[in-house]
Formats: sequence, structure tokens, C-alpha cells
Amino acid sequence: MLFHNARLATMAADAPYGLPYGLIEDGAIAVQNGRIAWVGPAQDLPAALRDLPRQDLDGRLITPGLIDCHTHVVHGGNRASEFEMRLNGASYEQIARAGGGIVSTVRDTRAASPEALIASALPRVDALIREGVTAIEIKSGYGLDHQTELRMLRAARAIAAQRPIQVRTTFLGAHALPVDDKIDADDYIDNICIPALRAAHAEGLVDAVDGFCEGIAFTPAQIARVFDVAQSLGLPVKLHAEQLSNLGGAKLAARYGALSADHLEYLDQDGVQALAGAGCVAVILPGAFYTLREQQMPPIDDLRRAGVPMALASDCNPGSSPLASLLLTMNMGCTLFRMTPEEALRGVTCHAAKALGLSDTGTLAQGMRADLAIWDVTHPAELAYRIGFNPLYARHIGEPA
Ligand code: DI6
Ligand code: FE
Repeated sequence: MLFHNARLATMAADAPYGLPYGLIEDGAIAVQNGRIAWVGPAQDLPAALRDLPRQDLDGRLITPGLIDCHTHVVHGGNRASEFEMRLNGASYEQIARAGGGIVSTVRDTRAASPEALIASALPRVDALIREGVTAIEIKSGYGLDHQTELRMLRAARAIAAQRPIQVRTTFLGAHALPVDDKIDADDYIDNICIPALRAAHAEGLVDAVDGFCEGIAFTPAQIARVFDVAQSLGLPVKLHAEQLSNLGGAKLAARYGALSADHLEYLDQDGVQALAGAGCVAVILPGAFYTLREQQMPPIDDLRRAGVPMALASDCNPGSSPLASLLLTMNMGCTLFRMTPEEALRGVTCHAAKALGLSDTGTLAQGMRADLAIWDVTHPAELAYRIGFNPLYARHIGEPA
């Protein structure tokens, strides 16, 4: 297939064209066996590729398929009633006593059958797909027991079989303490979380390992025990760090060569330098900031100055970020955090790929998977600019060669 008469936002770091977004006017992309066989200005198209079946895109924009590198789309239930209680004046304590908060999602997730878990996740995945998403990360972390953590990861794998989307799974057993189980945090980490991680890995269910390093979750020392096991199993790590306070999570993540550190509202200068030194991606999650009505902004300027690659993700979860739109996430990254539209697009393409350890998607370059989003827009800044408007024209998903 040859896509031609298109404008290309290649997002390639080393684009020889030197334009923002790696922009190519009047470009063409040749796709063979699910891979990009050639990309460049149409006038340079090699003669050997001129006879491929053609699709004239009428000047539309092609970007890499979008990548949501931080989601919790697999979970039972929702927390709309809690949202409503809060807006009717209920206090945090009243909500907790009514069984609200993360523990309510744990209860609903444990109660959900494998089929129900998949069925409830699919509409969220479909919403992302409708906006050009071709790869997604899905975390466990609402089971907090052996069986349910594995069931969540199997559901994530099943989604990859049921939809044309690449799925990367992340084990997040160290997400919260299952308070209903009357177990202390150290006991939980050593005797539930780590054995579940080993079992999930043995079943081929784990692509990366995550944790929540926070006063209301786990200490750096507890997270380090999980990361040591991840390392011994050859699994990359990532971390929810510095979301509500600064416990030095980013430094811990950097020490383990993490793919990413995520949230980062309370990240300090030392943390920024640690991420820069380790080549770790900063995953920015404006949906949670917005939903929790946070005041503390992640240090975007410092990250930018230090050259830390920034990704943007939905954090789609039932509590702090019930958001299944990467376009709105891009807009929030720009409007709330003053990221540029180009940074926002890098955040959901090349930098999101890096945050997942994927080296064959996220840019339009020869040899990459042919994961493409085709948009009814003229300029790539339009993707982050509008609110509640979806200009996706078509999506093309590549297959491994
Ligand atoms: N950070 C968050 O914002 C969510 N998890 C996390 O580690 C909260 C999840 C929830 O409230 O269900
Ligand atoms: Fe999260």
C-alpha cells in the first residue's frame, strides 16, 4: 500500500528535514508486510515502489499511531456514585465509611468474572482506538490478591486478541494495601505481591513492573524489594512517583534504570537530574491532576531544560482519572501544564513508545511498524488545540514482519 498526497508529522528525532514535528509536506509512505518500507517527500519515491496500490489522502495529515503508555482500563465497577457524593458535600471520611475509594474498585474487580473484566474494559479501549490509538499499556493493581492480579493481566492479553491494538502489560501489585484483608504492608509485599509477580511472569503475563511510591501506598524500601525481583526476572520497571508528595521515587526509579517515572507533580531538582542521567521518560498525567483538582504542577520547564523526554498518558482509571481520550489529554498537557503542541504530540507518540520500551513504533521511519493515524486536519497543532472534537479519518495498524 502506498499512502500519498499527505502531509507527514514523522516525529522522527533525526528527521533530516529539520522542521518541527519532522514535518514533510507532500509526503508518501509505502507499507509492506505491516512495516514502513519507505517514507519521504513524494518526489523522491523510489521507482520500485510506484506501482503499489495507492491511497490518495487529499492533503490529510499522517502521524504515528497514538500510544497511551499509562492506563488502568481493566477494572471492575466505577466510582460515579462517589463522585456524586463528593459534589453533594460528603466528606472523604463519609465516602470511605460508605465503602468508597480504591478499595471499592478492588472489591468490584475481585467480584468480576474474567469475561466481565474484558467486557467492561473494551468500551474504554474502543474510545481510545477511535482517536487513533494503536498501542496501549494496561496495568494490574486492582486485584491485590494472587488470583485477581493474574486475572487482570490475562484480561489485558485477551484485549490484544480481540482488538487491532498492541497491548503492553504492567504488573502493579504494589498499587495499594488491600485494607479489607487486614494485612500489613511489608507482609503484603513479601507474601502476596512478590509471589503473584513471579507467578504472573511464569505465565508470560508481564512486560513491565510498576509500583505506587507514596505515603498512602508503599515506601521506597518496599518498592525496592519488588524492583529487585523484577530485575532478577529480567523485567523493566516504572514507577508512580511524586504524585502527592516527594518520597524520592524518581531517584529510586532512576537507580533501577526504569523505563519511566509517572505523575511527578512534586518532583524536585535532584529528581529531574536523576531522570535525565538515567534516560528515564517522565510520564505526565494531566487527567489525574485535573480530576483531583491539584495545585502543584509537574516541573515541566525543568524537565525540558534537562532534556528529559516527556510522555503524556490518560492514566484511565475509575478514581483519579476517568479519562479515555488521548486528544483531551494532549489539550490538558498544553493548557494546564504549558507543554507545546509539538511536545504533546511527541508525548503520545515517540516518547510514549520509549516509556514502554517499544523501539519499532512511535515515529514514521523506514523499518518501523506501520502504525499510522490519518487526520482530517491541516496542521499537527490542531490535534491538541480543539476540545471534544475528533478529526480521525482512518487508522492503520502494522503487524510484526
Ligand atoms: N495514582 C492514582 O492517581 C491512581 N492510582 C495511582 O497510583 C488512583 C487510583 C484510584 O483511585 O483508583
Ligand atoms: Fe496510574
